[in-house]
Amino acid sequence: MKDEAKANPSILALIELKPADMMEAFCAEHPVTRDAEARDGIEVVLTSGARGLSGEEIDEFPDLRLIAVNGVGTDAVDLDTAVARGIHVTTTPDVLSEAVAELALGLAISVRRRIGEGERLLRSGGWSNGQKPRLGQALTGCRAGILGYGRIGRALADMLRALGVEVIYHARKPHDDAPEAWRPDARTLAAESDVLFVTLSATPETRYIVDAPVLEALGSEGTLVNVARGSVVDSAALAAALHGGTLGSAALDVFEVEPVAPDGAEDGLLRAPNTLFTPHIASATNEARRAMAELVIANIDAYLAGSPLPSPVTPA
Ligand code: 8YV
Repeated sequence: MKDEAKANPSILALIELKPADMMEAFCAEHPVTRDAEARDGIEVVLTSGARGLSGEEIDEFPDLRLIAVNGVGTDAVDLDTAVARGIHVTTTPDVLSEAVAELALGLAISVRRRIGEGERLLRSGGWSNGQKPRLGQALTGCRAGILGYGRIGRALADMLRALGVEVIYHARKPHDDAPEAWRPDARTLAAESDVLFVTLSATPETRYIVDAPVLEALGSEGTLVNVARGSVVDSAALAAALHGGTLGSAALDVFEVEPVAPDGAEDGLLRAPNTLFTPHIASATNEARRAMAELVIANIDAYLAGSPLPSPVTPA
């Protein structure tokens, strides 16, 4: 790349692409700055699904033409402001679906089979002192409800079916090509499910779609698994259901406020029984992150070349 382009960067990286060699190559071949204060001349902002770019932030960039999201969620990007300004927004769909579905499956198995609890019992010396591990619940043979039937929900349905799990789902409308049976709302889905997997997009309409009545419908033997966004679950209601024993168990990869601090806002949830928590790692595999980085860079390259964008989410 010419020195001139390096001196006048047009791409602001708000995140680091992983694996690190992808970021190094991206920076070597593109006019990138990591200076979070850069504004003038910035045409492309590279951000993540969790970080996004707010409307106020978008307004600070007079020359912005592309918000390239390294992820699939756009809830943290102000799409209305982007559309009004004619700014393109791209994401990295498909390439992370299996990684996210795989973590959802792992969380369900782990929390129901008490894998974390068993490990803690062993490491603490409880097992060698005669304490017995508690019985878990099987996943095989269960009925799973999938709330949100997009690419991730479908990848998860394929995996669950292979394990002998019956799958039902809720989406706004039934999908004609779905092998699973549709349910008209989250509560009906929960009432008929042993495990409720949440994989839908976070929007104003889906905020707290998993509320106290949905958790009650899932019941004292039921399990909630959330790999979508924290905002779709009412976490105060979830903590209350777990502490009160009206919900069996929960495994969460996403939270209303991230990152979660041990004694912070989610304290009630963190102290709840029969829970398993991971730090928003559903797409964090070497394979998925490399494929995401390739796709986000392909979108940036297409913008720079004036070519059609591979995975746009807004008409701009
Ligand atoms: C990542 C995500 O946390 O795809 C999303 O929307 O939340 C995750 O894949 C993140 O975007 C990685 O940069």
